[in-house]
Amino acid sequence: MIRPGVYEYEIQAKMEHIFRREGAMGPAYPSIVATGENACVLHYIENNQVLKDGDLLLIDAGCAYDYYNADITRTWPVGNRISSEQRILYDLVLQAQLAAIEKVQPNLPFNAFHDAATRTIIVGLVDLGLLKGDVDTLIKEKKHKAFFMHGTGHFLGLDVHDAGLLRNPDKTWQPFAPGNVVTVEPGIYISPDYEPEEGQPQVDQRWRGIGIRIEDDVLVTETGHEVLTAAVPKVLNG
Ligand SMILES: [Mn+2]
Repeated sequence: MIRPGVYEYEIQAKMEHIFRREGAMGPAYPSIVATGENACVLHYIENNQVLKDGDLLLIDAGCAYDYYNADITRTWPVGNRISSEQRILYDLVLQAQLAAIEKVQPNLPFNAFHDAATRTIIVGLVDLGLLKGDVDTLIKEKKHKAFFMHGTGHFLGLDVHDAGLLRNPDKTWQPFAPGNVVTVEPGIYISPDYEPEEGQPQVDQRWRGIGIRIEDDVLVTETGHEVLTAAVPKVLNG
């Protein structure tokens, strides 16, 4: 269905129809179907715009099944072309997501996967000239937040943002434990109205209005992790 001329709500309706048809209770949360610059709005749920050739489409949706929730995001090209800027940012988000998934391991502290995603994104944005400065300083000052302004993931289960202790009373991070399920969902969003902070570079028009997120649901096992949503493709062809 992802082609020019289709409305966001048509895709939402088809997806939610399939949720019910396959035995789910319905959406786990309001489905986000965001084309073009709507993808830069984190909780966009209007879903009333038409898909245009050359845009990206971001879908963040999941069903509730037997009271347990899924939470998946994929970003697809609309039509047959993808700009080099879209592809470069897509590949950077994917690289950050894969680096973060590697850090979902029993006994690694809960912040390790976010740190992995953040570092990958900052290194990539510096290479592209979208951020400027020493990588470690940029990480310390959380400069990724200009383009990646949310956490890398959350516990998932009976609630979409499930309960769980992240930090000990002494502020050290809790380690992952077998049986935990977390989302891993880094993103890059370059708002059409992006204004660089003092000392940071201006961003060319060709980068603006691109929003990309890739999200999987990951189970911590005794020996590592299992990506529960691995059947949903996330590597761009060609
Ligand atoms: Mn999520």
